[in-house]
Amino acid sequence: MRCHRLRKLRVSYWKRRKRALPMPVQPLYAKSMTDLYRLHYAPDNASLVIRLALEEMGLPYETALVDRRAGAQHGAAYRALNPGGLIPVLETPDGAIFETAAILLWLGDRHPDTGLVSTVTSPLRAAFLKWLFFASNTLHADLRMLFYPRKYIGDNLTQQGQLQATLRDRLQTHLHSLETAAADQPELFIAAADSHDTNRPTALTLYLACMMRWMALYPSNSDRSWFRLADTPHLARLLAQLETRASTSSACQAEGLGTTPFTQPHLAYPPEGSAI
Ligand SMILES: N[C@@H](CCC(=O)N[C@@H](CS)C(=O)NCC(=O)O)C(=O)O
Repeated sequence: MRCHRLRKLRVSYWKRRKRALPMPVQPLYAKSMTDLYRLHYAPDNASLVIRLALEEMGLPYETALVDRRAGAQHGAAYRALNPGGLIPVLETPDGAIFETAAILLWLGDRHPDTGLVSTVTSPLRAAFLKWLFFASNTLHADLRMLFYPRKYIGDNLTQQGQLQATLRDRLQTHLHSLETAAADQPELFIAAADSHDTNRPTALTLYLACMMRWMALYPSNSDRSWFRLADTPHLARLLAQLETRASTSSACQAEGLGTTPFTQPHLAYPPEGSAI
């Protein structure tokens, strides 16, 4: 009942904002209005990272499906939010944000008590930022080329295969670097901010877990034997811990990812939309 009421309020907030109607004076729940977000998502896309973060942080949000089958990410309405036509976008009271790492960083800075990112004054901040940027502009960027080789090297299948072989080597090296970081500085991956919950994942863990899930599953028609979770035991432990969290269950239920989305993933069976 409470949830239903909350959802109605969220929807009415965004409708009112669009139509420039006056906001209700008294919110019905403890969070301030500035905490309301809208996530543009497709199941098992990079938006999953943000959904996991929002769930983990306990922030109210609503979702808007980007219909990938219809190519909605290329339409004018979506490109007005993200000119690159990539998923995700998070609409916030400060405007629409795209780029997964930018959204994570913004959310973490905006809600510093959640432990999602190392705070500006933390001695961990420098290391945290370097690995978050590495995750975004090296690991994720390489992964995109592995998944969409045609976009980067054209239609020639031999060249696509060569590119993918190089990328598989690179990805293995990147995973090895991250495994070493997780062994040396586990506090970059598990936030120690709350003594009642010693397993709180940071943004790095959420981002990495999703990318490792995709390595295990995609591209579905190509060699994926190069990726073995057992090769990176510290990362594997983080992924297994993540699967025990209520936030992960909620996100996975919403996107049809099952109960072992990271350690034994299967393709998405979403209640709405499609992964690709
Ligand atoms: N650098 C972007 C990459 C996002 C990305 O690759 N999104 C994929 C889905 S996982 C996408 O939108 N693909 C649609 C396309 O390439 O047309 C980010 O971090 O947000």
